Amino acid sequence: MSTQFETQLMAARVDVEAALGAYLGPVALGGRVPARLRAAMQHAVLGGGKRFRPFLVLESARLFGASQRAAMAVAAALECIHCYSLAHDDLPAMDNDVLRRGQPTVWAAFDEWTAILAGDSLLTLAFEIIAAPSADIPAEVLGPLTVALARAAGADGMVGGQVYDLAADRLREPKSASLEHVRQLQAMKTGALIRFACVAGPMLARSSVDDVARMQRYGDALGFAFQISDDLLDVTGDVAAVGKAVAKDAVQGKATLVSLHGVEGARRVLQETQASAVDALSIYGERARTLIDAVEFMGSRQS
Ligand code: GRG
Repeated sequence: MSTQFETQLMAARVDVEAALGAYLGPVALGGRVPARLRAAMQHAVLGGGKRFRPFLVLESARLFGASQRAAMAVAAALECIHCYSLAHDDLPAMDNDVLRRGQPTVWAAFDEWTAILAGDSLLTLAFEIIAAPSADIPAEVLGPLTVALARAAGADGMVGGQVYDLAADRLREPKSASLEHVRQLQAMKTGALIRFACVAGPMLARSSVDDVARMQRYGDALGFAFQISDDLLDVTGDVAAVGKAVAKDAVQGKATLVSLHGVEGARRVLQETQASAVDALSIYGERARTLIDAVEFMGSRQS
């Protein structure tokens, strides 16, 4: 049986998928886009997924009274970036996975060059989506928001985190398995997009710097909780429910909270992190109920 939170997540997912379907349709993409490229982009984006990051954008926008039209554009753009990162992460040169969201990964369904170029196109599409007049993002917000998104996705964020993650293995660097290292890597690789999703709402609503700082604190803790729950799923989840390969971290010798502290230790850190995420929202009371429930979901999610 679904919790109320899962029902809300599902409802947002329907709206987000409708928006993504439109952005990836032949009319919006442009008539000259090669059919193969369009099909690969659609495969990367439209084939499932929780849409958790878009959900956070929509909910953070709701909390601060931002336009839902602008928030939907940001939500769709962020999901395009997330899906590009998954398509590239699954490539043989990176994680070499053939299953994602219960389906063949983009390179397995098409081939490597198509998956690389579909990912590239999704990254640029994201910025086209937010800069388009139809996104309705106030002019004075568009610049700072674009910088924040680019930074979260780039070398100081997700891409940099991915490099830290791969470098130890590929460059045969000594594994630095301190908690500090794992936290920094994860804050960049997974946390940066989640943090962006949480600050997008107050940024779109032109809320105070205090609101942005509180949502940053919430986003950082939520992102860390998300990653710990992902590491726990790698150990305790099953392929059918998770929709991707599991039990890979230990085989690859990845430093995670689980490898550092064991399953019980990781669960303890998860609970502490959840508490600090909820604490960041305390000033908003019940108005932040959905975002509080999102924190609790980190302890129960199966995919
Ligand atoms: C290739 C530049 C580049 C970056 C890759 C996102 C990422 C960085 C790697 C994915 C590997 C991974 C398992 C990361 C852990 C957390 C994570 C991002 C899980 C997937 O996100 P979900 O659970 O997936 O939100 P869905 O399918 O629901 O969208």
